[in-house]
Amino acid sequence: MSQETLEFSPVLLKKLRSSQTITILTGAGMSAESGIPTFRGSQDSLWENYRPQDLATPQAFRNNPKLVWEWYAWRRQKVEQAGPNAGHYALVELAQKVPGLTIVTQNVDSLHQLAGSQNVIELHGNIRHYKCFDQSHVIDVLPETDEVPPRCPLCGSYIRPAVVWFGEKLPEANLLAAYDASVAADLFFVIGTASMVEPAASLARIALEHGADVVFVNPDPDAMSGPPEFQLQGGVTTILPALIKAAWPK
Ligand code: BV8
Repeated sequence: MSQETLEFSPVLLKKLRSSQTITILTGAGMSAESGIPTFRGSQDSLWENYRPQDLATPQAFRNNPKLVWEWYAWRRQKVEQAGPNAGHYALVELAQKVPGLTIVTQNVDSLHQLAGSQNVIELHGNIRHYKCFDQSHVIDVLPETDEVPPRCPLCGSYIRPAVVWFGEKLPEANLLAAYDASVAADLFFVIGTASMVEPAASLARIALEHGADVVFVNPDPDAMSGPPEFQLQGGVTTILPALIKAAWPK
């Protein structure tokens, strides 16, 4: 489907142009076209025997720190090979039209920031950053060692990725900022997420309850709800650039 043939509802385009505050929740689907596997899509053959939900937990790390460390090393390599896609850049362009734009991301890959987005709230941490398991000491440079995982130079506990695992609290300040941005939104986008992980999945309902319209971008119709004109079925690199172009024709 070429971008030119995409039709958007005049109601949506008017709402987009008139909104002062736009909040955008993104998930793994935002980075899928950058080559980063999604959580519930098919994982690379190396890891097809494992479910992410079974590896992204403190218990999995306690049980098998080497396995979890290597899973993250594999994912980090994918992230470092990836670059922002046309969907990420479309959101940078949208922020130039709507200064009151906030991105709340579940992603841990920094691709919004690398594309140039300024106001990004990371709910689930960042795979490029490290901390130690016992004391959460920030580890800026990994120690030179053959031990896998390496150990914290301050307390000797294993080093882990600085991401939020299932069963762990989200960073409080970031979560509060995400709630505030959802309450304040005139328009709330849910982009590239199956909306299955809490508390991120509840942000759209909070926005709706405070008067926002909610727009979905997803190739999977089952991941979307609400008025059909706000359910944009397709991938981020097809939908988002076309939506910006339709709302603000050059
Ligand atoms: C917590 C970081 C409490 C790690 C991740 C109710 C309230 C509170 C908690 C819970 C609750 N119910 C259940 C819980 C527990 C749990 C939870 O939600 N479990 C789920 C499985 C039911 N939540 C937690 O544990 C959270 N912690 O609440 O703590 C607490 C309080 C006090 C004390 C202690 C604890 C922590 C959750 C964070 C987990 N960490 N990531 C890592 O990355 O390794 S979550 C992980 O899932 C990723 O961040 C991912 O982004 C996120 C959500 O998944 P999606 O982004 O939606 O990705 P998915 O693959 O599922 O879907 C991709 C979508 O993209 C699809 O819809 C697809 O169609 C679409 N798509 C594909 N291609 C494209 C596309 N869209 C557009 N364009 C494309 N091209």
